[in-house]
Amino acid sequence: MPLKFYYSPMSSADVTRAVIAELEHGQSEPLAETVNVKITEGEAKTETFLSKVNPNGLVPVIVHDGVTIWESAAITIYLGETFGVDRKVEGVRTPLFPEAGTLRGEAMKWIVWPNLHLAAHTLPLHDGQPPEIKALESRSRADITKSLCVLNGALEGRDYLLGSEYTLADTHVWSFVGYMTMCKFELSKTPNVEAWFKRVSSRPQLKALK
Ligand SMILES: N[C@@H](CCC(=O)N[C@@H](CS)C(=O)NCC(=O)O)C(=O)O
Repeated sequence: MPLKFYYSPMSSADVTRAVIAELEHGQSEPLAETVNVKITEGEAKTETFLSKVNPNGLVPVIVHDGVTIWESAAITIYLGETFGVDRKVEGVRTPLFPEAGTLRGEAMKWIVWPNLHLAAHTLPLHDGQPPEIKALESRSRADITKSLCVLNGALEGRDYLLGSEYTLADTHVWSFVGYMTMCKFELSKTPNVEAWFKRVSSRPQLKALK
């Protein structure tokens, strides 16, 4: 298998899991060997993990050709460029990532966006935070709501983020928006996001992940 994938369920690594599922769909061989990391038991903070896998003590991580790549946005872009452009299903070209050029620039923009504008604001939403962090919750909710409105505007008149074709930019943003729904954000207030989220969620390869 070309890749090793360090994964923990219900974590930021779910986005990479979804991206790999999309790339593997319709292929005869799996793309990745998954290594389960029990983050709740501190396995991402052991000396071996920090020195050999990710010095930040976080998942997701992939290893390809002996090179370690962390940060989910970088991983999605890398996997898209490497495996998503010339992809074929039953001999028919079925790309999931644009060729180099402006459309790829747009894909990268959307892949970086949720890490900075959605995930970065979720810390105060987590249960069990100390009061000084929890106090920031309403500001975080307002920031995320504003960002969901940005996404809603971008999806006006289009089925997917880059236009009529589904790409890994959709997979990446979809995973983060799914997490927002778990944090009790109601997509009905952003109808384009709601329709797009349903469209993407209905893909069999993503449904199978639940
Ligand atoms: N910016 C990173 C965030 C990754 C991250 O926060 N991972 C968390 C799970 S959501 C983790 O691995 N935590 C390990 C731990 O808590 O020990 C990315 O997008 O890859």
